[in-house]
Amino acid sequence: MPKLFIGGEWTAAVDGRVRDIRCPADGSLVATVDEAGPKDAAAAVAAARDAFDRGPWPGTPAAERGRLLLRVAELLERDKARLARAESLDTGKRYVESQIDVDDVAACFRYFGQLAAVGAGDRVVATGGADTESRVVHEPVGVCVLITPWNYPLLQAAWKVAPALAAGNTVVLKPSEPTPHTAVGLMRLLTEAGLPAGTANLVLGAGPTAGGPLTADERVDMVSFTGGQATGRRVMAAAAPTVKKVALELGGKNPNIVFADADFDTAVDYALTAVFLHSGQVCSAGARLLVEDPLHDAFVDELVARARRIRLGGPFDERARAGPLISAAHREKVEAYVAAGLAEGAVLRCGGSRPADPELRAGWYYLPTVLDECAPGMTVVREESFGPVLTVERFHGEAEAVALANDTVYGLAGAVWTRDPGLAHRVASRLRAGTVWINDFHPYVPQAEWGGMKQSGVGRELGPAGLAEYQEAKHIWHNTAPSPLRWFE
Ligand code: TXE
Repeated sequence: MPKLFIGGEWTAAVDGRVRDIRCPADGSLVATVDEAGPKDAAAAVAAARDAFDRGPWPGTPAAERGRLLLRVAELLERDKARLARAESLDTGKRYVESQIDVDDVAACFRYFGQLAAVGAGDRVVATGGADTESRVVHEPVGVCVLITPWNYPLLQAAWKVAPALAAGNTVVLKPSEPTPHTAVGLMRLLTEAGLPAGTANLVLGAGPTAGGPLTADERVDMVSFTGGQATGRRVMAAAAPTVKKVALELGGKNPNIVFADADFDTAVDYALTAVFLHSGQVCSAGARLLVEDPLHDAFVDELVARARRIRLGGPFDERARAGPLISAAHREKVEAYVAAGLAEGAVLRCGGSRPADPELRAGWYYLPTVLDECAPGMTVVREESFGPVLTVERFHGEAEAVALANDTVYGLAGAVWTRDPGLAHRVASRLRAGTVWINDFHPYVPQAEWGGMKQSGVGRELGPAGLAEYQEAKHIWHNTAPSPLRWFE
């Protein structure tokens, strides 16, 4: 069945190209899908433009738009098992994690459904005169191109699609090329919920040939992108000539700071999930562990002992706790980062290779890796490996912890572990990051904004600001008793 969705029709790529999707856990063929090129991208933009300029969605009352999103949340819950399975086959992610993702996706649609119904903060402005009325209303931005990555395919799509539709925009979604299936599923559910044709369009295809034309197209009003920093820069540059609105989430190199008074067992436990969850393929992964000097040796010894016990396996292996990397090429990139770390003086404490287990040979697995005695200048400390690789640095006291934590071009997330609430809050307020956890790691809720400072991105997703990204404020001034001004007489 054709897999591009343009103007309410399922269609194949104009030039007939297709792509094989393979499961990262064993390299098996999941499906062959249509592969869009520039002509398909242009057709999707035309459909979204037409639906915005002439279709019903932008003018649909916000409360009604909200109701449709609430219906989508119900459909997501109905189809949870099917969607989670598709997500796991595309990503290699554990099935249980994919199920949690679908729950989070439903919660995201529900949140923006409710927020749309509450209204967009339109307000009457005092003019000081009896014969004038002034109000500020919020309107959709227009045609939004939404480009998403492969680590949380459905979740990242939901963070963009739900607020964009809540605000009355029309969209073209371009998921990452290796993980298209849950985006296809989402289009089906949006249609089933009653979204008008052309309001949401789906383009599957490669970044340069499908994504590039979408970001440059002058009929597009906004691009929201989540992915790597280098591609984010390209997206921003491609959007510049037509001065599109741009929202970017470009990952992080997130510090996890452990002070000597932290609860030892809990902090070790969370340090593991901070970095090894989903094999480190998480934009907020706690990939830089900073441990206060007196605690360092005992903490790293225990962490390494537990990291060695992490069982790798495919999505449906119930004993597995972490899965493969997304592709052979990505694993090679992770291996290069570990090699660079060792060449620059890091000490390998565990991992650092592919697993020996013959059962895992066909997949793109890499062992949980801990590099100790790291220093701020090392490549593996500075750049996002996006794999199961933890770098450990040692610090002495609060000032050095904050300085090391902030010594990065990124600013997405970070955590601080201590029993001292004053210390926790001082450090939290000084971290230059969009999210800070105190004695925790990873939790988020759709009600709270998500996004990065510095080169981690531009703008915010989720929360009220996540809706505002997809709105334009308009001031309407009404002179109710116009009479000549006679300024020039
Ligand atoms: O991402 P890309 P890749 C980081 C992580 C990873 C690195 C590269 O460090 O190792 O990025 O991963 C589309 N115009 N993150 O290569 O290229 C592409 O098709 C328009 C962090 O997979 O950023 C896909 O849909 N679009 C991240 C999306 O951009 C283009 C999550 C992301 O791909 C394009 C994933 C172009 N010229 C990777 N080129 C996070 N922030 O969580 C590519 N794309």
